[in-house]
Amino acid sequence: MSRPMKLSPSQIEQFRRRGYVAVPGFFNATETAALQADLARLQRNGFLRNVATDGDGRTHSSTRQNLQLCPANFYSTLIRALPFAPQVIEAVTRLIGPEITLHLDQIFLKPGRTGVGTAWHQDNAYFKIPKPLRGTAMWIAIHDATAANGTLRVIPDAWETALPHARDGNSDHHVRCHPDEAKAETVELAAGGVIFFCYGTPHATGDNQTDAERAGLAYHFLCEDQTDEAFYAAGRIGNPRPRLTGPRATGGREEYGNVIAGTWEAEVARAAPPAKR
Ligand SMILES: O=C(O)CCC(=O)C(=O)O
Repeated sequence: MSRPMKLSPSQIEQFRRRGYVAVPGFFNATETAALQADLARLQRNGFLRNVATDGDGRTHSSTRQNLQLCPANFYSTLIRALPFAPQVIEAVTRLIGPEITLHLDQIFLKPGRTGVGTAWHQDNAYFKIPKPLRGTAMWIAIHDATAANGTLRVIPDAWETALPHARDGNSDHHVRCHPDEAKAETVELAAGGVIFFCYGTPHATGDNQTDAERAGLAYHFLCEDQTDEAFYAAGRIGNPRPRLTGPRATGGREEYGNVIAGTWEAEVARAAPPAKR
């Protein structure tokens, strides 16, 4: 089921030059159905939290929702297994390798009509790695992501310049910047497609103006050469940062106490609804 996903030389070249690349169909129909079913389970259990605020960065909104779960892998063995899937390791290694580490995972869900976007920002405003092209987000469209439901927008060719950021009053913890939106590209993706964008690329999502919910599952990866002991030590508090490749990688055993590598296919088979198996 899990086939190696080879990014083409021109896709890799686009990522390195423009700071992002969209890859439609990265996950197949069964994998996508498994992710959708597991997200529905997380929602049923009330694990996602509304981070939208009413302009002051503190008062949670009762009318607008930006639902987030970060990190999500403690609540989902499927989400924990995904970064160890062969096609993910292959693609991320080609973009930012040679050795890669998982930095973070999180879900952003925008309910129909009331769902609001995440404001413009560069991930490196949070992460502050020395070379922003050597860290990448992998944003997975869990549902079809369209302009109408607030899919991801990016500013191409902008990753080299660090923009000033300040707290976003419409979120209880996010920061935001103000890039030239005239240069923005709107990336529409069918469910199962992904967009890789480096830590320097300004990006945002929009409000969901449709009746159906839309979610993105975002992982962040970086090249081992952008890490140090302090980075791994910070991860020990609540968010382990598994080495995915390289001489110190253990398939997750060292960080999670259990070998996670090799479990993706079984996790998908377990989580996918019967019709998709
Ligand atoms: O999906 C969203 O609303 C925001 C995603 C994002 O900012 C990220 O993955 O870094």
